[in-house]
Amino acid sequence: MQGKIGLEEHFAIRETLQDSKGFLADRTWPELESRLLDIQERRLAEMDRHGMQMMILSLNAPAIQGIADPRKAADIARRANDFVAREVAKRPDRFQALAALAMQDPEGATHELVRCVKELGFRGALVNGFSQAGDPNSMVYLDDARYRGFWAECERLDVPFYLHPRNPLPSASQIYEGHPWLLGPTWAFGQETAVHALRLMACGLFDRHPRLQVILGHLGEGLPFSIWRCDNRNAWTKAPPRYPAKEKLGFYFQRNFYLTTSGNFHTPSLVCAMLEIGADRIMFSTDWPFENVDHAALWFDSCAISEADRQKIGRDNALRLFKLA
Ligand code: GRE
Ligand code: ZN
Repeated sequence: MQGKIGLEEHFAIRETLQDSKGFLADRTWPELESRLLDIQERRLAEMDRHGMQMMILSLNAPAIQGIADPRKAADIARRANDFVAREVAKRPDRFQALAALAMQDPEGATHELVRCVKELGFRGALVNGFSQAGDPNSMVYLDDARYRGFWAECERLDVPFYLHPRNPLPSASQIYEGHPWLLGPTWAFGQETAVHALRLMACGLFDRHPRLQVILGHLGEGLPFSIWRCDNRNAWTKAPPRYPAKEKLGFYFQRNFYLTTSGNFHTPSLVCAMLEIGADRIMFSTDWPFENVDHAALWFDSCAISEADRQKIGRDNALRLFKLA
């Protein structure tokens, strides 16, 4: 398929580059490093070769969310946003951007989101899970009351918010002890992000902001498969309210979430997501540079779905959600 748009497509700046080290074999680091730092050359060639018209770019992980000093976090977020704005300006037909935000300072993050959207033309934000704020051992999740103003602004701006994975801190990783292979994209990323998304659904956020749209990668971090069971268990629990939100989790999942195919190029998982959330709320992505564009595109272009759905998922849903038309 020609004209595909991808929206979990990462880059790094020098200050955040090292955060992407250690997930893959050391011998692959030179390749990954050069992929992360490149925007206009290798990346564009990959896109041309595999029918991707556009990448909506975002900073690597955990990057800003892992910088406990709020001022330093805000400074590096701003640098990353200014850098990617300059790169987008060279080829706005091929690149757009999502803002990196220092959620350690909710008000500062809100101002930076407004600046990125209104002054730099960004299409939304991408945040890597919980933030270490002040204390490096802290984990502030986005359902925290301190983010009420931020979410209100996000809805007012009418831009989507990508909730991207990060690893749990060592203090919260007891279950993985002795099994470090489970950390990162293999398992822990998805577990961490799925729970975070459930916290957002259950906290009442989407009752306050019914138009807010949150994007999850990796075909929903397992939630399309699991969310019916969460609701079904809750339904016959005796003592409501089970959580502050008014509706079932599945109600918010279908109304306030979009999913991408990033790093999950498996047709049964795509079909499960289509049955649960619908083809109107799924969007193609690769997860470059951690995944290959050819792996994503060769799978997606030939997977057994209707051509109408391929068009929606490959391109049209992103055009609509990000107002790219
Ligand atoms: C990511 O998507 O951010 C990612 C990493 C590290 C390894 C794999 C991966 O940050 O997909
Ligand atoms: Zn990613």
